Amino acid sequence: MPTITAFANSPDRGRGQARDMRLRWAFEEVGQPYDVRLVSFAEMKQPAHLALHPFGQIPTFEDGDLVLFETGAIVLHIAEHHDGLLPKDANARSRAIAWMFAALNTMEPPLVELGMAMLTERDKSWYEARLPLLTDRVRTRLGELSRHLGGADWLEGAFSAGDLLMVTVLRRLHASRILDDYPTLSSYVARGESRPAFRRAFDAQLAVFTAASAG
Ligand code: GTB
Repeated sequence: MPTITAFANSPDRGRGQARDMRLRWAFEEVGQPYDVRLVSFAEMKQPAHLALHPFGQIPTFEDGDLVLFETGAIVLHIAEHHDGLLPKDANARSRAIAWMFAALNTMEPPLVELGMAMLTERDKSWYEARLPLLTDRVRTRLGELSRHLGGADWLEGAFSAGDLLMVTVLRRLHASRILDDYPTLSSYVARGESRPAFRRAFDAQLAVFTAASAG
């Protein structure tokens, strides 16, 4: 059974923001059971974990003698070894993989930049001037994605690993309410979140926090 690592104490209190959520959701979509090893922030920087993840982060993936890091690579690995996350048709499959890259390379960076600024730069002299720039970059991408999605349920025909990653990326905006201005994308995220596999993954991540607080 594959084993992933996750935060023993996630700063979001298990609300599905830490990136192990992507792997949990992918496993649930394809019906692959998995084990989770919880690690503290200190453990993530120790040699044992650095041997799995050169940047000392979560999540990691271990299966037999294969060790992987980077959620995009791991979700792709899961999707390639199981049915359900990538189309069978070769061209459609390539387009779905392009959406995986788009989620991580085109959408996620401006969202992370904005989130990090709001979290760590509020007391800086440049914050008030920089915030509109960062927000504009996020809104540009949201507008483009919303236009592309239009009335479709998913990015590439049926639900795919591209949607899985895109929804987890867009969920980063929950706290900011920006998505309220993009009803097409709010509905898209809600559609992803209402999938039974998402619910199971979310509940499993939340259970880690609940158990840690009880103990
Ligand atoms: N590109 C890598 C991937 O996709 O796998 C990024 C991995 C990554 O950023 N891991 C984060 C981490 O280990 C956890 S997910 N950080 C600790 C460190 O770098 O020392 C990022 C994250 C964490 C917590 C919240 N939250 O609580 O809201 C949201 C996102």
